[in-house]
Amino acid sequence: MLEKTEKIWMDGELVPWDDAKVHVLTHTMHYGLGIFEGIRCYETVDGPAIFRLAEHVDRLFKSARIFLIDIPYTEEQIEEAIITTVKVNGMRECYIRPLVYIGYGAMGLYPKGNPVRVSIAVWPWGTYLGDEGLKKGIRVKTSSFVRNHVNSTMSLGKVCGYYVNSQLAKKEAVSCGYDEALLLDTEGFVSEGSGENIFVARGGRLKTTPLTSILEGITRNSMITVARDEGIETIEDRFTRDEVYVSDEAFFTGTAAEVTPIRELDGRPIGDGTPGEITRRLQDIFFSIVRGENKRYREWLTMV
Ligand code: PPE
Repeated sequence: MLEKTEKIWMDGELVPWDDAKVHVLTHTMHYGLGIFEGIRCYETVDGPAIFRLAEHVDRLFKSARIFLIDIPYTEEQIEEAIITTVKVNGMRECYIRPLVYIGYGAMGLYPKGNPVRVSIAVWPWGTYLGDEGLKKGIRVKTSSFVRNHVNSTMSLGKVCGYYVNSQLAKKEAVSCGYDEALLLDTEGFVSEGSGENIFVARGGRLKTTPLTSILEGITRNSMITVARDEGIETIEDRFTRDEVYVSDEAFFTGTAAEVTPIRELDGRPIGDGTPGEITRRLQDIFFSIVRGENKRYREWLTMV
């Protein structure tokens, strides 16, 4: 169950959690066109800090651009509102969920004049794929559901409706006893997890999927940067599910999932079936960064 916090920011006002309600004819509820972000705030030695806030807000506005939504605030105002929401709720660590949605007004697929509404909620959210998963790696199943085609919903925007596809994949994986799904693109190449980007490691080099069918993950970008600084090259190129089977290592990245090792895909252990050396190294660096212990990437943190 979701753990309540005190206030939710709604269209410029801080509303008590239980009063943060909308009408059932809210346009986005029916047609799925809303955009959102997932951001984490971590406890550091100097207090709570939001990881890559500017990049997340920038992506929110890029999603809006792709889907022709006019957010009635500036990026600076949204950043401020996020910081305020974390602060008023007294959060040391939390997940942050800004949502831009089409409000009540007209129904039908062309909601001319409906208000564009914005909410920002925060709540405590532990490990996404389990503490065990983070330590020992998770078991993943290739989904029978194909990732949304780039020309049907596109992939660079973080859109509510996009996650119907993710939920089908996730439900299938869980019902088959796996922790997470890996979706292939419409051409059969590896795309991403239901809510994560994927990396594989072979012969000391990393490979991750290109931007043709995935969300441009901010954790993905962070790990490519850290790997480069560690002298590990990342190739952005398409690969197949059997390349994952024969890789030395594989891991997922995402705000919710953080850096989660993959220990098995479709019943095939990856490497020796335990988190590999590069995965563990990048995961350690990731946590040292978000906890404010790693000064090199200090500019990625916004103090609350
Ligand atoms: N791909 C997808 C489809 C995705 O949803 C996410 C984030 C990523 C990649 C990784 O992106 P980034 O967070 O910028 O590294 N998924 C968000 C939603 C998860 C949820 O269950 O809700 C998240 O991790 O916040």
